[in-house]
Amino acid sequence: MAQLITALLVPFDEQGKLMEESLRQVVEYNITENKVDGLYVGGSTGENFMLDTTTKKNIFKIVKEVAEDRIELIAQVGSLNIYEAKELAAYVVNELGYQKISSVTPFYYKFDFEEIKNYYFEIVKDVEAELIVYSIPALTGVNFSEDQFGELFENPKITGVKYTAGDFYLMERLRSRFPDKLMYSGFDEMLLPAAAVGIDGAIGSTFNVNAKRARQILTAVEGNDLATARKVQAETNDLIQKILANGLYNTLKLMLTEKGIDMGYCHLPMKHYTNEQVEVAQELVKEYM
Ligand code: NGF
Repeated sequence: MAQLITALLVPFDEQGKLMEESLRQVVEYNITENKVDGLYVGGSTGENFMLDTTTKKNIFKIVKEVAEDRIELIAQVGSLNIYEAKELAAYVVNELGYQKISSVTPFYYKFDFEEIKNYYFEIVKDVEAELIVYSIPALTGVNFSEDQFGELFENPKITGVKYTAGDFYLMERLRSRFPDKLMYSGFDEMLLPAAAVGIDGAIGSTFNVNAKRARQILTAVEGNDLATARKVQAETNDLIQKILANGLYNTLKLMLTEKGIDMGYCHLPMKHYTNEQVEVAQELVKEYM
């Protein structure tokens, strides 16, 4: 069965400070209520790229303290500052015991493929852990070809990809050519087609509030029950469409707040929510959770 892995939301107060107790609660909620197989910590959903190194380390530490070894943890350590990425990798692996790390492709500057390959090989060089390449071309502008994925996968420590893209032809080519590498899908609204290609897992932000339907989709596809998979994906996409229209991370946080976990605010420069957003989130909880 493909793994269901929540891309973890991180609660911040109005001043942008980490809300530690709420973080503990949202980790526990994902384990005991959502019953997910793992957490992806420090990704886009965790608003990671706006945080300082100390806060990133604190988040990795708290998540591990709460989750212990009950579920799989993947630490996203990627950073435009490669030395920070290496420091975070060493910290999570050597001091906290994470077994998998992940790293976004370096962004902003137009790095060529050799530079990106060096970045990944450098990050894994000194740590005993598997690394999952985080490919999200819509946000980074970095598109790998099939052969370029192949070059990255030649490093035995690079064991898979978190594929957040809608190119299912490339996804299928990678799946067929690298059957021993892990393929995690990243777009929750395309979970059904990704599951049909044959993923090892799905990593998504909306699993914080919609894990049960996501699990039903994976189970239905694996049981060749396409009618159920389509029905549940359609319900899921009705929800995701409304979440996106209301502001993705604000709405996910507000929905969990409505469920009793105070998730605070998004980190500036992301907007703080409005009263209208709160009302929509409350309605979504009533209708879908
Ligand atoms: O939030 C984004 C940005 N993508 C996530 C997920 O791929 C990111 C996806 O779940 C992630 O895993 C992480 O790094 O935190 C979407 O939020 C969802 O499909 C709604 O579009 O694109």
